[in-house]
Amino acid sequence: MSTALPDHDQARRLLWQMVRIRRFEEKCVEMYSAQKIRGFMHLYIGEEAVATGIIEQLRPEDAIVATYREHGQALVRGMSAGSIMAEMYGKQEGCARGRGGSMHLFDAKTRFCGGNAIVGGGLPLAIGLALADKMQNRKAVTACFFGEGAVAEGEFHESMNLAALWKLPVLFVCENNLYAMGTALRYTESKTEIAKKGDAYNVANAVVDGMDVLAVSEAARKAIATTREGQPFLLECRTYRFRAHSMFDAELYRSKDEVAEWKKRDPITLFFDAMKAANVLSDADYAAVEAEVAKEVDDSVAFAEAGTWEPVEDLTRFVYSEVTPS
Ligand SMILES: Cc1ncc(C[n+]2csc(CCOP(=O)(O)OP(=O)(O)O)c2C)c(N)n1
Repeated sequence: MSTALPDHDQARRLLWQMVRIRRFEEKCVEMYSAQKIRGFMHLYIGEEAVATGIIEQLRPEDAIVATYREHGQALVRGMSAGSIMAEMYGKQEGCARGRGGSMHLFDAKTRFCGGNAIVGGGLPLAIGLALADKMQNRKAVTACFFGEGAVAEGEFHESMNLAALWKLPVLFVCENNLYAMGTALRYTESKTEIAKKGDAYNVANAVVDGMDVLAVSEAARKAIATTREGQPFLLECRTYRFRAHSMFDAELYRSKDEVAEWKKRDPITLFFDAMKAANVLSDADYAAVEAEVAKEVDDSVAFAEAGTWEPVEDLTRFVYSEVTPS
């Protein structure tokens, strides 16, 4: 923990956000095993400090574009746990009426402009959102989350180039968790320092320890200040996912020792221990946060269970938009 200490309320909030992501996803695994949730599901466990540190620095008018590993970003952004859980159940009360599932959370109200199943697919969308904001004189930035695997896609390079050329307020957040599914970064990139790739496009950049929520917050604060001035920024967060890539992954590409080594820097424990040592948070705070989160997660399951299935007559509804653009 290198940066200035937060006050009690702010520290509690950061802890709460990270614990929410962790416990919500643990419940998702349980519901997946019970076959209540089906299809693809990618967990964010281990990476909580990134979404928390960055999104807590955004304003309500800012937009977010994410990947298929987006439960954490959606929760921190303020989407209700119930609407996310119901979405994964495939119920109408879900944020996308149960038609998107885990990889396609969406919420116009909070400008959470989607999880995206296509690696790199969110990057051009972020460019479009930021361009629209700029052309319509809205003072908003777009935060675009993507994994290091997306850096090998053409969309990454095209998006960085256009963002710099058009001076777009995009915060590019690369969540570098070392493995794109089963392929280690060193096998896919000739230059593994991802932040430095910004230099090739005149995009300001920085690297941050993605397990340290305060370091991420501080880096995000500075990076967002640049984007508010109308310049893009590439922030590489070095992080690690503790679970498998998705629900189907034998994890043959990494050793148990490596995972255990990273778990010693669990972002939640790391943060809480430092806050306790500094007398900012206490064990009682931790217990209260856990109790609040447990209730929120249980309520989200009850909400999803009580939800309704789409009637079969609605099968072809929403193939075409029902809204006419004004
Ligand atoms: C264009 C495209 N190619 C391949 C895939 C299959 N795929 C799904 S996830 C993934 C790995 C991506 O890794 P990374 O971007 O590092 O994100 P992480 O899963 O590590 O968060 C791949 C190759 C895909 N969804 N889209």
